[in-house]
Amino acid sequence: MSPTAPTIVTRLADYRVPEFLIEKTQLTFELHEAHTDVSSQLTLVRNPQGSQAAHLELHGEQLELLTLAIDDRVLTSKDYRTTPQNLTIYNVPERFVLHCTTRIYPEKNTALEGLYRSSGMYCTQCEAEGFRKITYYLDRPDVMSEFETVIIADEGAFSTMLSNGNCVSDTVKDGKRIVHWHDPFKKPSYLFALVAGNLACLEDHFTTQSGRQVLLQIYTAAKDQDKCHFAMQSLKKAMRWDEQTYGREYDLDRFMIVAVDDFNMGAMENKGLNVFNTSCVLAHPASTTDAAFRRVEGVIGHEYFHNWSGNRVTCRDWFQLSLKEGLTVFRDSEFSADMNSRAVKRIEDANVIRSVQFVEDAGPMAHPVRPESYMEISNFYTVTIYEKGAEVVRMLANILGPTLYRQATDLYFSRFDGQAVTCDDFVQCMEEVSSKDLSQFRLWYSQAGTPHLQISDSYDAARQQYSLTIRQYTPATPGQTDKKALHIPFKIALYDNQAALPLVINGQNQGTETVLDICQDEQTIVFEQVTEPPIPSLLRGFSAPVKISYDYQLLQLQQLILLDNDGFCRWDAMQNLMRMVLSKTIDGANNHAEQAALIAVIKQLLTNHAMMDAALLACMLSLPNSPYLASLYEKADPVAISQARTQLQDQIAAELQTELLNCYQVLQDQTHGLTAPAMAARSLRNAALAYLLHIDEVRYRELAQQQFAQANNMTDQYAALCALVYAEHAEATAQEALAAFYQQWQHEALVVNMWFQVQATRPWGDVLQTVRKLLSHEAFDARNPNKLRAVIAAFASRNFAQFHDKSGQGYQFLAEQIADIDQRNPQMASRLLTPLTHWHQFTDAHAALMRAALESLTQRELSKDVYEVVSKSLH
Ligand code: 0A1
Ligand code: ZN
Repeated sequence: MSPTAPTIVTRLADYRVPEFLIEKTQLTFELHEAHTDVSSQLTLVRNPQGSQAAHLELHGEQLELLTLAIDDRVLTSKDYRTTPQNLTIYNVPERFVLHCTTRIYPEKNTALEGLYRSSGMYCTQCEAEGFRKITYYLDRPDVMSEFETVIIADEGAFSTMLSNGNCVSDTVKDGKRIVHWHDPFKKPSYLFALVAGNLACLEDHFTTQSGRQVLLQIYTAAKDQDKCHFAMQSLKKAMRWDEQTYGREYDLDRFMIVAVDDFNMGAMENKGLNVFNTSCVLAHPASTTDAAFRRVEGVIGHEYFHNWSGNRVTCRDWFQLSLKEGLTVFRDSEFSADMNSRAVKRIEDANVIRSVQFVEDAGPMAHPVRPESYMEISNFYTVTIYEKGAEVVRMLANILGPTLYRQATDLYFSRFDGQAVTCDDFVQCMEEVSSKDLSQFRLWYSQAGTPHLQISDSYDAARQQYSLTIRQYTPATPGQTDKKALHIPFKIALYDNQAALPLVINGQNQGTETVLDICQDEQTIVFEQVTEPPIPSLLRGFSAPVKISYDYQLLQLQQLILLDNDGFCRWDAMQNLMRMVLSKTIDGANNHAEQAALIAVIKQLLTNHAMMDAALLACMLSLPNSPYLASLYEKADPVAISQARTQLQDQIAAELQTELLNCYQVLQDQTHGLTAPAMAARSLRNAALAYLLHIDEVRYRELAQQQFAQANNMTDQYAALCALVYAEHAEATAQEALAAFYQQWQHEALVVNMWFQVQATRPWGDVLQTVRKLLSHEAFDARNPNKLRAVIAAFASRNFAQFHDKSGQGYQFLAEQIADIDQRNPQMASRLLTPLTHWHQFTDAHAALMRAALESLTQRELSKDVYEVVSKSLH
């Protein structure tokens, strides 16, 4: 599509119920080497709630129409019309069977949407609007149908031929294998899936709470079968967790997962047949880091939980995407918190919200959790829909408390089972069960932007009162200038220099922690019986996705870092202290006092590291990330930010090398196996190692080299490799290690991706040249999304210093790559574009170069996906 062509905007306000419903969908796929023929039989009935339109309009894109008939009547060109997006059949009856055959070309499908081939295997991706690339259909989530699928291929061509639901028959006739599937649950087309390939299968069983046996299967390439055990265990844990936490039981007799190499996202929750990016399912201690293990567990949980939050109860339209995604991310996040360290999971989630979602919410692509319009729905699988949406559900869960929240979700799942509903329906259940008025709370769904809370306090010694005044303000976002006050659940505690104080408000004792309902533009809360000025511990547990500013003194932060019993607040206090040091460095101001306070408190923590959760301490040792720091400025200088971070890392390393080394050595014998304490010890030890490599000394290079060579797990091996590659003084050693790593792992695609990634994220030297070289490396494949992420996204999104090089070459490079990728895979191209859309955050010189790169794209033929992002971000 050309950039000047009119692009159609879809609006929530224009939602209309479908004119027809599809009771039954019968599909037959004949798989041939060069093409696939899809025959469909759709049992259509007029929707009594529709507007009685005479014609039937179906979605369909890139289809070759071979035959078309209504009941027994073959249609001729007078009976219908096709456009690149639709098939319209004139004057259809009230109830009929539509027979249609289309031809498609999965081998040529590089967009990875619809039916495509990945490493020889056929697979589908239909969410959001990919089914229309398979056959003509009412490809919208509020049309739910019962699906039967027949797959036909040459006998012996594929060992595995799968679709949703139960296998009805598997026969051979006239040299063809014919496999017939039936899914008894009605579903929208976006949950359809088909897989055909030569795959091995790991099997297990799960007995549900009501005593039914479910067959669990994970299909992968044969060489990857030994990497499926962790995913299988995670699946069983997720199934149990959902029964215990939400009372949700699995409903089919069989649950299948298939791993594919080429996939635009992490995974997809197709009914009974989840399709996973290999990166989110394969795991083995030798080749997978601890972080990747946790991701596998989280994504397995996420897709499994969709069986209820998304599949049994689905979305009425794509504006309601967060209904399923926000709820499911909240569910997977709680699952991960229950399986691992709750504090660390909360910190990780808060960090994503603050450094990615807040940036999106402050930029040209800002949109509410329930957007009002889009050009291309694929562009709306965002951190706002997913992660902010999850925070909104979390706030509801906290407002209701565990018992009422569970009652509300029970009501939601039973009332809407088998239906396609809205975010409002969900909130309505919360409201009904709790009798709370959530009308103001609903603004979280419709209002974009991040609320800022300006917090000030005063202490009245005579009255023994401590007052907190909270002002809230949400900056304007595109198309929304008039922001209203939100209902913000604000969790707080007060500390003296020993412990949390009892809280008394209006004569009522609240324990040592309370949630304030902040609902007005300005509110003052008075705490009584406070005998000395306290230290406020604010937004505990990151109780709302908001920015806060409160003028902490250094001593207060040190106390919170050491004392606070809320892991998030401890980490946040440390981030605050680090931010104070960094901001002053960036502004060229004297920061001796801040530096001294920071070094002293880190020293204390490291010296007493055995007293606390090592994983939490590891999180606390990492500096605020660059995008977050940039977001604190009106116009950020990315070069100054990167330099300030490196300088502070150098300084921490230099001043605390004894403590860091000691920590590294002491933890050595606690790092065996995949247990939580071993993973925690590894994370702290590797954080220490990364600091030590900031010191230009042979002994630290040797330490990393030794760890690299002797590691018996990928976490340690990769951490040592990163430490070497990132250290400017270790180039020769790093090159050796990189060569050895490639030599060792060249046959493991996911590990090769890590090898690409560490090189693309090196913070020093001419990385752009390295990146260009990687693009022509034998292991690089520009059609594989994981490779694009490992090289291009790693460089543009995770190498702040280099991407923002003042020459602007990083920006131009990204634009060139996007133009090229857009020809093959618009969804990937559009996602890779995100860093350039943040131009508004940076100094004029950087912003101009970033805009110039975006503008260069407007000269090209762009997909709808990329066009939407480019045009909105230049606006
Ligand atoms: N529903 C999936 C995410 C997903 C969305 C779109 C896709 O293709 C464009 C693929 C997957 C999830 O939330 O896991
Ligand atoms: Zn999801």
